[in-house]
Amino acid sequence: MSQNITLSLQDIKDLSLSVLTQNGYSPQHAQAITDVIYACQLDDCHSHGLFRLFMCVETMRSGQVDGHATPTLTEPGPAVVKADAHKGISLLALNEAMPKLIEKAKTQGIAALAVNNCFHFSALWPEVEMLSAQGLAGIAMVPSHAWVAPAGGTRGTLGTNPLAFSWPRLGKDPFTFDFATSQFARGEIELYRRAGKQLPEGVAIDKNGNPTTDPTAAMEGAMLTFGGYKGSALSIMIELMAGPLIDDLTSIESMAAANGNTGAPYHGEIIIAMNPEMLSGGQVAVNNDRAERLFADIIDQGARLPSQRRYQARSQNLKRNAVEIPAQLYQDILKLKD
Ligand code: NDP
Ligand code: PYC
Repeated sequence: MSQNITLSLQDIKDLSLSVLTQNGYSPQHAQAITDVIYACQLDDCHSHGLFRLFMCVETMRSGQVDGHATPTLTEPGPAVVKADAHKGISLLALNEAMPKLIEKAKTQGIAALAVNNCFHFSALWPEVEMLSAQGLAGIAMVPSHAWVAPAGGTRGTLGTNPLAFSWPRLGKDPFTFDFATSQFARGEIELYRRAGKQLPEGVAIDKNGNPTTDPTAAMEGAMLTFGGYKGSALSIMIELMAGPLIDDLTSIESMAAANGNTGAPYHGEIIIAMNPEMLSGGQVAVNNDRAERLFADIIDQGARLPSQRRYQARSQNLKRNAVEIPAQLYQDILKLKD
């Protein structure tokens, strides 16, 4: 069997939709999930592309997620919208709340969306880019499960806790970053394990607290935060802002709620939207130029902006109307339909 196979862009959507609907997700949930899986696979974001179908199916087969949940929205204040996912995957609730968040940020200058009671498996960049596509800056945060040791610690307390930010650029793709506050996303470690590769040093410790480069030992032990105590502090902030601030679970609580089940973590999410038009006093164009000078200085010295690789992958994959994924991954995904 060759190492990689080629899938057309339509194949990605068809495969995802059929796996999800055959595993108990309603057409609405399957579509919301597929949109994000497709976006990630198109941009060669492998850890949260088609690979995440395993997590979606596992969460369903263990009886945790409601594949037919209908989200409900409330507006507790002029700048706040809350979406209750009612134990569904987060994405349908997010899609339904997004127009309200955008409207509130446009009229109030800044607004927040709290998604509650959701199972969450996905990358955050597609969510903050829904905001930058509307001329807004956005930040998104979620906890996960307590797999990550705080700086100086020896056991999992924090989640992999991704942080995503997107900044709209006039006439250009937005400036976006999206990364776990652990050295590696857990999905990335799982991909190393599937590929039989060793991790770099500094990513994890084993269950006895010793440094390890073995992905299985890392997943049984504890992952490490990026940037030592600085990443650790950011991760704690995410626990607080996407947990107690919005009346939802921390990573410790989410792991306890899973009761030994694997699959997507159950918790909340916070998304903050900011309106440059209002915050800059109507000076968007001049301030866009100032932001562009900052980006230009970064690129000028040979550094790259986050998302540059993603945009290049997208452009190449759109041109050839296809992506490549490991043949074994494809075979294993097909088995999810059995
Ligand atoms: P990475 O460590 O690969 O970092 C990704 C970000 O850093 C991207 O924005 C990437 O841009 C940028 N980047 C990478 N290398 C460079 C560089 N040399 N110069 C400038 N920018 C760079 O990602 P993670 O493994 O930490 O996270 C991957 C995904 O996992 C994220 O999408 C995250 O949301 C998701 N995740 C989801 C969780 C959940 O609970 N739902 C939990 C944890 C992670 P580019 O894409 O262009 O390379
Ligand atoms: O990759 O860390 C991760 C992750 C956790 C939940 C979904 N993805």
